[in-house]
Amino acid sequence: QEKKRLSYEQKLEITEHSFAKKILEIAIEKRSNLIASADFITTQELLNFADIVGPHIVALKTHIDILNDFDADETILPLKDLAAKHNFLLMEDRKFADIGNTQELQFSYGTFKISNWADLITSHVIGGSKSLDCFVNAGIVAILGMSSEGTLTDSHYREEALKIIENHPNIVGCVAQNKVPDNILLFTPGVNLGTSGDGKGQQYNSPEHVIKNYNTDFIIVGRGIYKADDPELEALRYKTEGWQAYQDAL
Ligand code: 5IU
Repeated sequence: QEKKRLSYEQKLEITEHSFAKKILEIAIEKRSNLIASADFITTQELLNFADIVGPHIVALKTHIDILNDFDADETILPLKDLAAKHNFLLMEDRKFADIGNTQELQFSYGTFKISNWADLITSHVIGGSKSLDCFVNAGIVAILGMSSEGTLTDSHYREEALKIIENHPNIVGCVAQNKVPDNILLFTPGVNLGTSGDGKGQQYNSPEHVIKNYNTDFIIVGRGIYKADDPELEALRYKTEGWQAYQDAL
């Protein structure tokens, strides 16, 4: 018989990072493993969306640099209020990919000052382990494998990346399209119930597929929810399917 996956309660006991514990606690409380990707270009749309789907998600994933009207007071303050109101984490999908010193600057300075507000940040590990030392007040979700067609994150790359990921104290989990060791939380994007791709290289699977086949802890859904006619209803659908698949896999 195949080994069953660990429950969120069991993962809570073995994870060390405070933000890993935090997202697991939210998952247990809300009975949700859904992260909504909010890829909007205006603050108004971002905030409306966060308020609508907030009750159903464990984290809101942003690309803060695509906003046309970013403003620390108008964008970040209300976003933080909504995160507190609905109890979800803020995950900035920055995909850092530089030397430590540059990443340190990109993390805390410039327009977005990510370290002031993000709970989780995504980063490549291509710069080596020491390049990740700078991410101190957030949890790193490291990129092990990408969902897009033709990605260079092949099995050799992933094998070497995993060695870094398993040994770095700032790491909460990783983004991948395959199973990873139990003590690393697994975040999987490329999830959509309506289509298998976007014509631009993105490849989609269902929540059930990734949760049952990769033991994904958190599904990341973008257009499947924010492009829907009724984003709240659709968020509920992904949340329900994701939680059902998780329970079936226990
Ligand atoms: N994203 C991926 N695949 C990856 C990584 C990040 O899709 O391998 I790393 C991001 C890109 C986008 C979101 O912000 O996740 C997926 O959005 P859609 O569900 O709209 O494709």
